[in-house]
Amino acid sequence: MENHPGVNKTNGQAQGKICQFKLILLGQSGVGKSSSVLRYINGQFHENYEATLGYRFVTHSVCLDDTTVKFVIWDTSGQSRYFSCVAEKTRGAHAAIVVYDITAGNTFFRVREWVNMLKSRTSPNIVIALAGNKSDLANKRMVEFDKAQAYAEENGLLFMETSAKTAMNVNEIFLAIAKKLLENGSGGAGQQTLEKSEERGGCCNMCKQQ
Ligand SMILES: Nc1nc2c(ncn2[C@@H]2O[C@H](COP(=O)(O)OP(=O)(O)OP(=O)(O)O)[C@@H](O)[C@H]2O)c(=O)[nH]1
Ligand SMILES: [Mg+2]
Repeated sequence: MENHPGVNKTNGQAQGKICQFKLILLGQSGVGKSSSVLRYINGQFHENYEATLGYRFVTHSVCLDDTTVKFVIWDTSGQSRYFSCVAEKTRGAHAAIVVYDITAGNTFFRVREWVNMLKSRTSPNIVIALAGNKSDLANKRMVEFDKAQAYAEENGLLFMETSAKTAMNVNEIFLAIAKKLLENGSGGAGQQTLEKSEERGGCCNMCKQQ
């Protein structure tokens, strides 16, 4: 793990105040959502990662000074057949990472759809980050950094190019979200509880927790 001043990863043990946040990853299939979560949680990368069916969630905590930020991370499928189910899962999200692949222009084009959906379905205070993943493949770049950055600025999004493969900016984007959530004064001990249907693992038959 890279070192950040005042930041420690934790195995979930409380340190001072605990804030729990629901964070959802959205984006087209194959952009690297699950790979980014695997990199963040386990520090691993798989060249051939299986497509996510529906969604899955994991928890991970990070300590910022005396506050433990506990993320409940929802990793969703980018396949269009799950769109309505995934849209339903944005309910109650405090934060989101909308991921595109810098080597595939269509994945950036779809970002607007996800961002608009988040803005229409979630609290106006939601923290949204835009991640241009696969930055290790810059020689195949189809989406210019400046274009994505301009879109992010216009829409009030955090923005970073990331690589789940090399780990570039993966910890950093989660950390930036945690800091923004705390700056906004969102969250509090035990504030977010999983909804009962979510704990059971599905909102419909298609969308089972893996
Ligand atoms: N070179 C490179 N490959 C990546 C990176 N991130 C993911 N991949 C590869 O891209 C493929 C798709 O990654 P996933 O993490 O499964 O993509 P996803 O967004 O979760 O896809 P769905 O679950 O279908 O929505 C896998 O073969 C990964 O190895 C990256 O940063 N760089
Ligand atoms: Mg996936």
